Amino acid sequence: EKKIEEMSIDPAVQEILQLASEKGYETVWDRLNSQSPHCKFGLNGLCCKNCIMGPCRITPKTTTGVCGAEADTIVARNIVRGIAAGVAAHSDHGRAVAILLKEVACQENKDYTIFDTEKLKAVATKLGVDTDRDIHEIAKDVAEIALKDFGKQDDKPLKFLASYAPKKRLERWLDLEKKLYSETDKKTGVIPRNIDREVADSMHRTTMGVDHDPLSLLIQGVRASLADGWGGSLIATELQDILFGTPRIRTIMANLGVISPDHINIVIHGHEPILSEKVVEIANTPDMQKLAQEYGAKGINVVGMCCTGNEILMRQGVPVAGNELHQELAILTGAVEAIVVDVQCIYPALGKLAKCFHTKFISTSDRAKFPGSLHIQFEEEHANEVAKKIVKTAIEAFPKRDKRKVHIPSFKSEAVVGFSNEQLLKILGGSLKPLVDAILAGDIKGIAGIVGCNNPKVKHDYYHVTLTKELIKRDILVIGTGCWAIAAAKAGLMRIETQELAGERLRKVCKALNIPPVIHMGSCVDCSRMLTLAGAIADYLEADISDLPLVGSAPEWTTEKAVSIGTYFVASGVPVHLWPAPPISGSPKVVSLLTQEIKNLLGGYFFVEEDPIKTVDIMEAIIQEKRKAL
Ligand code: NFS
Repeated sequence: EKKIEEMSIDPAVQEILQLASEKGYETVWDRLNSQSPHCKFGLNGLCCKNCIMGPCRITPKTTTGVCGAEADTIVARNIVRGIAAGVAAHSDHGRAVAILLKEVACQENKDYTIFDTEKLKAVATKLGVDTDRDIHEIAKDVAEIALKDFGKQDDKPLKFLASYAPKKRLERWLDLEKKLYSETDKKTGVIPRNIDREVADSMHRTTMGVDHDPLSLLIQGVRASLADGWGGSLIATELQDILFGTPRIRTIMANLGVISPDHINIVIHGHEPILSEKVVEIANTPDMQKLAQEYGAKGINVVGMCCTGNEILMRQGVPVAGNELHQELAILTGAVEAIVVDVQCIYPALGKLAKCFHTKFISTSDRAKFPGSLHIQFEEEHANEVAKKIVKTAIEAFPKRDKRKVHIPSFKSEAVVGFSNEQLLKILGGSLKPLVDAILAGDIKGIAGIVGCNNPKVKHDYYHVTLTKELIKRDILVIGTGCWAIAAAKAGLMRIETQELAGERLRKVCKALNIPPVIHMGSCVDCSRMLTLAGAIADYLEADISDLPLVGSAPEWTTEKAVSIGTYFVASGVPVHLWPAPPISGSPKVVSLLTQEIKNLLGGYFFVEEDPIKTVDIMEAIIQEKRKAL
């Protein structure tokens, strides 16, 4: 059993874990303990349960499954299925936004509006949509193009990918398709045709008795991941900006200390701002605030968690209570009236835990129901009404709060957030030139994008924070999203003062621009912002993304979505670090494909390293090598 200091570096987390252990509340760390040691077949990717002749596991004695599938096939199939699941999650999110935009454009939904017409026109222009028309007509066309990318049946590239990906990268994908075609005499596609189809194709070819060639399987994984990064996630980001506003720079507070002892606390957890934006809006209406006061509270305090937290902190400045591993801890403060969730990264354990407190665990999505939750179905067409019901439910729970159980850690940190590409460009005076010049001059040695989750197998936030500090020290600008961004915010790394932790040359650049050296770019679907930024720099230099001094990392990754993100960065030309190791070690062939051979095919590749300082050494070496060639 781990000591509390080994579980997390966050003092707020340590404080609540201490309380949990004294009072006997179970958390994710306890369940990890009960599950350890984990099954080696699963860890190495060597377990196949894709048909019922199995499940089969590969050992030195039994080297194939019942059907004859070897380790290479099984490992490749398993990883492609993981990618497909990640793509599905991000892209279903994107689809929901596209459908809503269309309904708003057709004025079938009056609870939402087209908020950012400037962004709408910018997106429309990129897609080749005529902007000299009524806003609603433009929005309808943009939404329809997005929806077609989910449903069209021709073999042409996704329209969003074709419109957003940088020129040289598109050429590289096309060349690779040609090369694979001639070498293997099969049609092996790299460029996604239809977001849903790439998920379906991945599921089809990994079912029993279809594709057994590890390269062919992994290339489909690449194609599916590109349908996420330059498809579903990109659509989510761009259309959310249109509906809710493109993020602007602002200062927010992060960590459990944002929970208020005197207010009704609503934690919004999950992913889709379609829900969280509404809850924020409705909770802040005078009616609701007044009702809260009638119930004896000072008012309503909405705070975010995980990626939906990132969405509302980027656009509305809502404080964030924590990242993935905080979700149970927020309830344990005893001061949360409601934890409201939609989809993804939500532990089903919340149901049981909430029952120990007065906390209402409110599920809202028809595709995400939980034992022990109170389900209030969210409906976009009645968003205001449903959000009111949710907020009222939280208010009504307040009198049942047990003051003796309240324990809110005081820790919270300030963070400067809201760096959309539009904001970055504005800071740079309207052109990428100052950024590119700083890169060419070596004042910014390179850029590292850090993404993804927390994982109780890794000391919470330790990797995120150590990696970030070491990178900026070496003049490498750090940008990122997701639970990494919340970790960095909590650790105080997104304050202007963090300039002092940066190397001399990076510090000078950040001082001139008045930005921290650690840049919050949003939620996980906003990894698309990093892709388009990389693409813009590449186009500016008439280079390919793989020529640029860029590296990526998912150092505490958990979800299948993170596998998709890592893969689309690799497929877009960026070397990507992973820790923990992905479940592929059972096939030396798959390992060498993903860590070496893929480099010649796509420019990017994966590497695995447990030590954060060694990781930065590797990243710096990659960056130096790319700089020489620049
Ligand atoms: Ni992305 Fe990781 Fe979840 Fe967000 Fe956090 S766990 S893959 S970072 S909240 S999606």
